Amino acid sequence: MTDTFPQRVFSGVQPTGNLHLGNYLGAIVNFVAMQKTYDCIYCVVDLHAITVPISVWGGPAALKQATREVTAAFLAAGIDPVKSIVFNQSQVSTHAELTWVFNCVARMGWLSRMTQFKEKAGKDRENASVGLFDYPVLMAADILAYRATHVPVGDDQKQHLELARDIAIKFNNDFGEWIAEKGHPNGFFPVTEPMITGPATRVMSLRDGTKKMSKSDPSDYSRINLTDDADTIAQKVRKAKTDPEPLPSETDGLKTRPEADNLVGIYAALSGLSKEAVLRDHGGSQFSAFKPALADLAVEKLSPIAGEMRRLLADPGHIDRILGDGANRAAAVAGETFRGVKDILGFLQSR
Ligand code: AQP
Repeated sequence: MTDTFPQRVFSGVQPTGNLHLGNYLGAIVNFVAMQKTYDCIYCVVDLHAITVPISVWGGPAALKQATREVTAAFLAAGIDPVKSIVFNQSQVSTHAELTWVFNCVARMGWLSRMTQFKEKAGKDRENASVGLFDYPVLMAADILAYRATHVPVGDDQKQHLELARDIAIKFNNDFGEWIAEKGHPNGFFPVTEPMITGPATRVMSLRDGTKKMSKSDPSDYSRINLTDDADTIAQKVRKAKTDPEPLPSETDGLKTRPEADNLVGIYAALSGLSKEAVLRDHGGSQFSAFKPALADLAVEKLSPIAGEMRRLLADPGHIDRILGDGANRAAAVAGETFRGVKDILGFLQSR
């Protein structure tokens, strides 16, 4: 048997509430587009959600609701759960099992360099969960359980994807002799390609153009949530931080103006135009004119998604059935990978 690594996409979103425009433009829009070309597997990563304190993920009722909400967002945005696999991570045990194996491959030094851990653990690192430190290893297991070749993510996940590549390379090298014996001449795991592309790979906070828009920002005014109604969107855009200058006519003029750059970027991504084209139309405008245009556009693009999410969430049983079916299909693929890993490592297993 030889491995050619058929092209396969995997990506995930955490069910930690407040799914926002950054998640949509940085990730979900690309998930939808990739279904045309690839076999895709999209996961609601609930095991990742519990790496932060319970006060952040909100406890069991909030986790269930957020898991269904992310699933509803996937479906409302256009992910087809028949063509693609849609499931929640905790229903497929291979994610946790493969994480253990990768814990024994990844090095402490690699994980110690992860900036997301440093940011999320903050000053109280001694009190951070081991799970938060191990988050990128679980992410590597998510991807490699499906031997995924392509992973669409926002720019903030770049370092974690590099770690997943390092783990795949080290596993292939450490066990190279036995991997070859088992008939995998190209290594057992593919070295996954990050796909940091699409309309907006890093959407910034509406309150601070130097910080990324984030689910966990304490200020709800920092982000546009996918479930916000039209009035809330308009109010958040109106209150978005800006500077007193009119918009420039060329993108060079945005370089030292992070808030203006962010709003123009969001407008461009939502309208499918380049920033240059947005500035051709709006260069010279005051924010008092540009913000209402941006709010109208955001409402036009996001309201149908919010409406469809509400419709789907009214029938949680339907969402749970989709996740259950997805989990069965995902488990079949991941289980086969893990049997291969056990075989390579020498774990005895009944046939
Ligand atoms: N601001 C962003 N701009 C573009 N893409 C973004 N993503 C997140 N924020 C932005 C992308 O969304 C996908 C799912 O993210 P996640 O659920 O794994 O959470 P995260 O990356 O940790 O970011 P969040 O949503 O802001 O959560 P918190 O507040 O917990 O950090 C990923 O592909 C991510 O790149």
